Amino acid sequence: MTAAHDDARALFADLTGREPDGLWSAPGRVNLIGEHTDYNDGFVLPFAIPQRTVAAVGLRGDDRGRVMVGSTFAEEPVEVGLDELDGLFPTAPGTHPAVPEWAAYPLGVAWALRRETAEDGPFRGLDIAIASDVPVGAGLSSSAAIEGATASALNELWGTGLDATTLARVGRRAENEAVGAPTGIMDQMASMLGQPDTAIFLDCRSLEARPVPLGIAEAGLAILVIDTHVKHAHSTGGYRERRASCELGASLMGVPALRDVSIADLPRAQELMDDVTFRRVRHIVTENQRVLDTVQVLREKGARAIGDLLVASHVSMRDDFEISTVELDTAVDTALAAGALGARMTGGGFGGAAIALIEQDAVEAVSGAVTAAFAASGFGAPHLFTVTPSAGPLRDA
Ligand code: GAF
Repeated sequence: MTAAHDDARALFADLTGREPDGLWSAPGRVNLIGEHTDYNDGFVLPFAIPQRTVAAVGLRGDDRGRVMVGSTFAEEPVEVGLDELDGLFPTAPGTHPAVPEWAAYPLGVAWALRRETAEDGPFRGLDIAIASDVPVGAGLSSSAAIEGATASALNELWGTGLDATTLARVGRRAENEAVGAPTGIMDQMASMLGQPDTAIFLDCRSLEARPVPLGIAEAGLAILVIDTHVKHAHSTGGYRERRASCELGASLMGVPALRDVSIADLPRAQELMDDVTFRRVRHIVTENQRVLDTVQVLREKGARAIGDLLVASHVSMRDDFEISTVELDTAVDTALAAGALGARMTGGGFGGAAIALIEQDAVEAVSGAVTAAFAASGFGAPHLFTVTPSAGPLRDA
């Protein structure tokens, strides 16, 4: 049990005056490689991290069919009738949810779970208290962790019996239609399917997921997360624009999604589209290939050999997809100069975190170099910590 477990339980008791029926948790994620490829029907290779979000949840004794959510990152809980959820969601694209944004995640899950199953199912009212040790806005999928913990709890308490992939789709629907962030499915699948020492090779078109052993620790290596503390949000701005460019690129190429464009097609793409759209397309097409190459290199040579692919992915995001920031570039460049085998920004970009693949005994040296480089550049101090691939959702109590 972690501090988040204690906090969720204590908040539940504060809000309701009783003990929860149980504690459910789900992890955040790091994406090893494969960025912005998910909503292009492509390939990704994320893994779940040890940081988790905990939902303390209890069914209500009354039969009023209401749901209350509270969270340690909000002052006031939010309470609505389950029957009111259809009036609250979906949120119109480009607008804000009708409830505070943090509450749209768990309430959106309740809404999407009801929509996924028989509308007139036995949905009893419940209370939910949420606490988390996944850093928020760091590109580590704190939102998918909330969705995963809530979906796992409701799936059990409501007896809906959905499998992990369906619960990931429920989480994504909450994110897209309740919160209003036009994301793909990677984060929810990474959180729901996490396994120790393993990354998840996911085909985002078929949703076929294959575990890929990483062997990071066995190789004497570590993955260092460098959270730049530059916050990002995917419901606004750049993420939506990148997605629109990809859709334009696919339509100009006459294919359903950029997954269907190969590296050999790039010269034709360059003739058909403006320079910016072409560079967005080139990132997706080459990134899909890098994911496939990374899976093959991991299998044939091991984690020590994937560094160049991570660096090539970062360069593509920096120059072609243009989603990096000066802080992320400084983190990557400094980690590489201090001896990292590979480094790249991870997640949606425009802020958030980078990862570096380093020797276990270089954690201090690389962390010190990055901290010093941030100070010298006048950036706020980064938050540095190592992560190991970890388990998906759990019922903890
Ligand atoms: C965010 C989104 F939520 C994911 O779906 C994915 O697109 C990612 O950015 C970029 O790879 O985490």
